[in-house]
Amino acid sequence: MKLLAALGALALAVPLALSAPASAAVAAAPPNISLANVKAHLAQLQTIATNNGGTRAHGRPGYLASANYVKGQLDAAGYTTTLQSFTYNGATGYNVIADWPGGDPNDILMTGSHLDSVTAGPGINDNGSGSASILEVALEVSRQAVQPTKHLRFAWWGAEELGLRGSQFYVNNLPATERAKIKAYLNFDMVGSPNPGYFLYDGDNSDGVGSGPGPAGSAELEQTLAAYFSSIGVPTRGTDFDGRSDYGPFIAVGIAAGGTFTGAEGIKSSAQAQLWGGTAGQAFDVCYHRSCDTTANINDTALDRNADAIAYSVWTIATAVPPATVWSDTFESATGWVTNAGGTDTATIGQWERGDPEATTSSGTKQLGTTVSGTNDLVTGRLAGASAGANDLDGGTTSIQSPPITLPAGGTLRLSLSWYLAHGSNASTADFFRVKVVGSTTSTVFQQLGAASNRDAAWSTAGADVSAFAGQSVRVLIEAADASGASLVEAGVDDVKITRQ
Ligand code: PHI
Ligand code: ZN
Repeated sequence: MKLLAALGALALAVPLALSAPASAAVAAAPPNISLANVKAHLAQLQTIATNNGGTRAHGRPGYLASANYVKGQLDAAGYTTTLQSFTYNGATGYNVIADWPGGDPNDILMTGSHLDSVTAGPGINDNGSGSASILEVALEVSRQAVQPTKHLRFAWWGAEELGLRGSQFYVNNLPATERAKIKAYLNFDMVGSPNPGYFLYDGDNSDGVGSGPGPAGSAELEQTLAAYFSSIGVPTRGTDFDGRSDYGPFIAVGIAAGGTFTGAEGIKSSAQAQLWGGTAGQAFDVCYHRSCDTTANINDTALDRNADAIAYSVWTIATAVPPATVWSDTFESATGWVTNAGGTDTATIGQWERGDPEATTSSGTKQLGTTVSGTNDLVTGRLAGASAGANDLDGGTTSIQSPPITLPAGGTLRLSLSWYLAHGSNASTADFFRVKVVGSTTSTVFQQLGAASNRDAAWSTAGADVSAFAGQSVRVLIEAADASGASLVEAGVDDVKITRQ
């Protein structure tokens, strides 16, 4: 009904600007990973160690047995697997690489954990925990027959404990073209520490500690993991990209990375014990690199939460669907925008209009003669006139309101637009450019205030989450004002768009 009403408001000759798909595809819901299944993999790794001299270290039979266990599970689940061998320290090491068929081959999400232990022990927390967690996530991908938009690749690295040898070998031997296809790498090394912390690799370097930020995209990976922990009410802290795990070779070649960590030999502070519980003054993992790193050296809650965080990230990142356009306007033709719809505008000249803008300059560009797309935009006083001050905005506020837009009921809705505000040094903070959404309530989603300084016209983009208006018929209301005292003020808008994720 609302859509028909909205269409009725449009002249039939104009291109169809309104299209709200009845059901836009959204990301598949992330699963809850079975803690029992993760622990069953850990029990298998423990048995392998026990049967092979108590270790799963590089060059020892317990390592190859671990690799064969993981590979066997993945083969049975329909993965395309490779046992990649390399030589280090006179011994053969192995990486298990598993590709889930399908997804965009040029957009790969890779998830990895090192599978080797130190020689001293069975390495159940370090790093059976990461290995078992990503294995169970990979098996769940298979059980659910996930058809991700991205291609999924999982890796279990050899000889990490000897200096990231397996992951370094993999990255070194990847042709540049193949390397460029890996858009993100998630690393999980020690995710079930007995006295756990909840650390996320500090991809955005918000902590300002140690190494700088990770490659572009790392901040978003950190945010995705953070969103999961926030959803279960568990606070997280950053941990520096210090290069001590297998993300190192990936970030070194510019691949975005992220991951979680529950702590190793570091001591839990009293502040951390207050945040997460556990024992202050004791290591996160007292059995780090020791023979006691057995199945008894696991905190089930930490392991469970991290396995679920991995699944959340893999599902969220790899099954994300490109946003669908709900509505857009490039201003090339009339679609029913109305100036001064509220009847309260006070501007005396330079009101909003749609058209082919003429450039003006006064101490730099004040009105852009170029648009973001096509030849037309929305602009305050389209014509240049004899001087920049001839057709600029004067006398108060001008507003222009879109036709009604029917927003779909679900999903994440995002409004984006290209805009500029330009003013002379005679402007003030009373002047503004403002974007509102008017539905059952009105909300200002973007604003730029003026200032008593020169500001040149230049296209920027702005965006806002307008999901709060889902299911409503809304209008976009754009305002600009030369409000207190006459000054040179100009504004422009192009390519207004609402997308649904
Ligand atoms: N992750 C192990 C081994 C290691 C140490 C790997 C240093 C790389 C580097 I550089 C550890 O931190 O002890
Ligand atoms: Zn480790």
